[in-house]
Amino acid sequence: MRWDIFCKMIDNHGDVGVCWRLATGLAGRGEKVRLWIDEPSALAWMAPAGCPGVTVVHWTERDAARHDAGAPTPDVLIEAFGCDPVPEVVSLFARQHPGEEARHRWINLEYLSAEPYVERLHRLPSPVFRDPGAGLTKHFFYPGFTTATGGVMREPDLMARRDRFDRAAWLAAHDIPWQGERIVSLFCYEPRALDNLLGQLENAGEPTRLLVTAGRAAAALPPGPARRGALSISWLPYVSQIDFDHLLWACDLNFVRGEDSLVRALWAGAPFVWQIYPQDDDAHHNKLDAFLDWAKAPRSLRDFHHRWNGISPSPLPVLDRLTLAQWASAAHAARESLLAQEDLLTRLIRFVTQKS
Ligand code: TRH
Repeated sequence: MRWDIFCKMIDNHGDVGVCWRLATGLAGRGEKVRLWIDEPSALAWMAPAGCPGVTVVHWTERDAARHDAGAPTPDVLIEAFGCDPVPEVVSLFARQHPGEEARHRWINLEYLSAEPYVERLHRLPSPVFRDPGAGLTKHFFYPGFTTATGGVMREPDLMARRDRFDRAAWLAAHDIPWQGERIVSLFCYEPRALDNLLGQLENAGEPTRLLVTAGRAAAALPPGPARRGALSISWLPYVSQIDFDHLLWACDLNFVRGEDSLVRALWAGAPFVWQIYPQDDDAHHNKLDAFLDWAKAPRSLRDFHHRWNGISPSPLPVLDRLTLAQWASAAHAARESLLAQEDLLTRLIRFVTQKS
């Protein structure tokens, strides 16, 4: 089938990251994909090698949507996070498939959440009243953590690749000096508790190497030497999405944020802390708690998340071995529960190809 995926970058890297993963995942299953994107610059580091089967189209390349210019008709339209697709593609889609919506789906791919409404809204139809898609029906597709949702993305060979991963070789290839100390990744916005974390690691009884990702996390770090007491810091350049997984696999504890890196931290299987994307009305508090409930987070992990996300003012719980061992058990159990379920693309393809 031909899939046209539409992505608008709001901010950060999540919109592009999720859509690129979706596009490459579909291409890996033999599907033909065009990824429409209004701000593709992040792909230069996220996916420098591109991907066979995926064509990236800039949102302004309207010729790529014109039938008379030889544009292919999509079988499936995916609008990521409610962005309105290019109208020319919608008309192409509408003209080509009148009355065949059951097989030629228009999907609104939503944000990932563990909140209960996701199970209610997943797969619901949404009639289109405005031209050029008037008369068609979109369907909501909600990623989630249960079998009654759209699930999360997982490449078929992901766990095998993770098992084969050689941490020491990866660290050496990235010129990261390592003498067996605990390794922690940092991918975050500007958490107020960052100073608290750095102070804790600096004064900890065991050494830690902090791998700071490029962008907002690096900018949030207060200036200072790379060696601060028990804490050593390495600053990373932007790495490809494939290498971002390797980073998470190399670490004993991962700080992640947004949406896509949370899922990747779950697959990495090490303990992790999530900085949720903040919303103006604090709606993210409920979303965070729903996730912590689903993940059966032990008390210290829950408290750490509340402090890291600015919900509680109390100091961060101490990252000692016992605490991290508890977090590791929770992370393993969460991963097992996801591994027992079908991945998002399997569910999406079935939804798109089923007749009713
Ligand atoms: O960048 P984010 O904070 O994105 C957010 C969320 O998606 C949020 O839900 C959304 O509303 C907002 O954007 C607009 O975090 P996220 O989702 O983890 O996306 C980051 C992507 O960047 C992920 O695919 C991993 C990738 N990445 C790399 O590939 N290499 C890197 O070096 C880094 C730092 C990130």
